[in-house]
Amino acid sequence: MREIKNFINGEFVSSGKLDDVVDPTTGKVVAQYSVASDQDVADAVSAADDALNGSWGKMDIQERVNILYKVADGINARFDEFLEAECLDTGKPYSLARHIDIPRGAANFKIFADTIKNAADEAFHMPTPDGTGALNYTVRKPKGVIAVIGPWNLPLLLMTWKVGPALACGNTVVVKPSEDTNLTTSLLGEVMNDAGVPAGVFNVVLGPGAQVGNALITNPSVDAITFTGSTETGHRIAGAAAIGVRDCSLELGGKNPGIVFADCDMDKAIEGTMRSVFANCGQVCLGTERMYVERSIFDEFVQKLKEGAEALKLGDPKDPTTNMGPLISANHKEKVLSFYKKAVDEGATVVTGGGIPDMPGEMNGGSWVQPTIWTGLSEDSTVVTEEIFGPCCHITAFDDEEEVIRMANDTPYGLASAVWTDNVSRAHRVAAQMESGICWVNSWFLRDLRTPFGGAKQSGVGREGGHYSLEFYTELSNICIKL
Ligand code: NAD
Ligand code: 6OD
Repeated sequence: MREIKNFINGEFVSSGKLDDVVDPTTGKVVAQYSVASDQDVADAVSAADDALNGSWGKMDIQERVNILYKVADGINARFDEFLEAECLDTGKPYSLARHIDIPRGAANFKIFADTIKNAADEAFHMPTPDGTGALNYTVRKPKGVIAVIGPWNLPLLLMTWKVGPALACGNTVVVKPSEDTNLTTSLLGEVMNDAGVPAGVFNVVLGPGAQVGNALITNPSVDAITFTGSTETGHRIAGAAAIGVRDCSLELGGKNPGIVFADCDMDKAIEGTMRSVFANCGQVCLGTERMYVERSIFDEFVQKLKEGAEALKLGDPKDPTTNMGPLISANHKEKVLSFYKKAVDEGATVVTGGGIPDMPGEMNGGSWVQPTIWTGLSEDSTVVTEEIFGPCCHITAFDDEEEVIRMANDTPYGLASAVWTDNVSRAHRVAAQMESGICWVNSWFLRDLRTPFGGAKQSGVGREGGHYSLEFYTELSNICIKL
């Protein structure tokens, strides 16, 4: 059986200890991966440290930019391989990964190469008592060895979103993808070698968070940690980063609200809400799990969303007509189903779904759940307060703007929100009051990569994207020259 290996110092390395790669579409083992030992993690960090002090950190920016362009081109040249690997690992439809995950995975290298190339330094002239003055200017230096820890929902996209800027800024990285999705990160090692990225600049260690992830974040030669995943793991990462006073960037969980006013364009609101609830089988950190709909259009909205959910085609990721794949794993399926049960126990009206779909043939063994909509729960019920990360939402009716803003913000999370209205004044007024890192008006998942991305409250710490990424991935020094 095929073995997915760690990538350390430019070479694929097997630890001798294997774990299964499972296709969530069927539940079948399709490959095995090599679980990194503590020594592998130490070797990867040490290779990254050596590479930092070798050619990469000192390379001329234009040369580094050229290499990162080659990495992007390398992903595009092997587009179908990345597509197949990502869809096998996650079960997501090819149609989705073809338009989002793989092109964005490649683009992240070009965009951040351009960002660092075009970044300007600040300069300040200051007066001095002797009248000659002084010149202050800033210089950006690589921060060092960066640990990149990723989740399983958009593995290539979210990993390159961090590796792209980290490398562009001259850092070296050790990446630990989620143990559920190793394929594209490991494949990227081949592209790095082909593009001429020096050995040790990009390293990959595979395995469970509690062992391999923990060995990585506690290694004292790691200079900063960038993490995307759950708030619970984020707490641990922040704790580990505190030892050694290391910087960390945390992109964490959410319980995102969507607000639909009666003055919205109903068709657009339904189309956007369908995507924000069901895309990627609901496993998008920015997705909506709490919908608030103005009472006068509540019944119509619920009916239309129900029709949309029931029209979704669950099926083979390769089939171009498939809209929704399975959840990532049997474990996650059990978690989501426990919320489906809890909703009923707490008195929800199940508008649609709530169970396991009948899937044909070998797909019957996969991690499938039905797209699900509930109404009728109180704001303090479990499925309205806790992140589920599945294809489901609860819909609550509201009567006025002030009430819905209060309900939408009544959460410890603050990642994203969406507002549907054709009233321009209301759009600005409500969006400005949303306690979230991003608020969409009449859209969802529209992303300009130069904008700040991150969460408020327990959805994260720090911002990445465009020049905000440079703030995290570089150490700024001020040079003051007496004239
Ligand atoms: P997770 O926190 O379980 O795992 C994320 C990563 O952390 C994995 O690689 C895992 O192996 C690793 N990890 C786990 N325990 C660790 C430890 N003790 N030390 C070091 N590493 C450890 O999250 P997940 O289940 O992979 O992803 C789903 C979660 O991620 C959801 O909560 C979702 O909202 C969140 N997410 C957030 C964003 C964002 O941008 N804010 C994006 C995607 C996903
Ligand atoms: O688009 C992005 O850059 C981004 N960070 C998306 C996050 C999606 C979360 O699941």
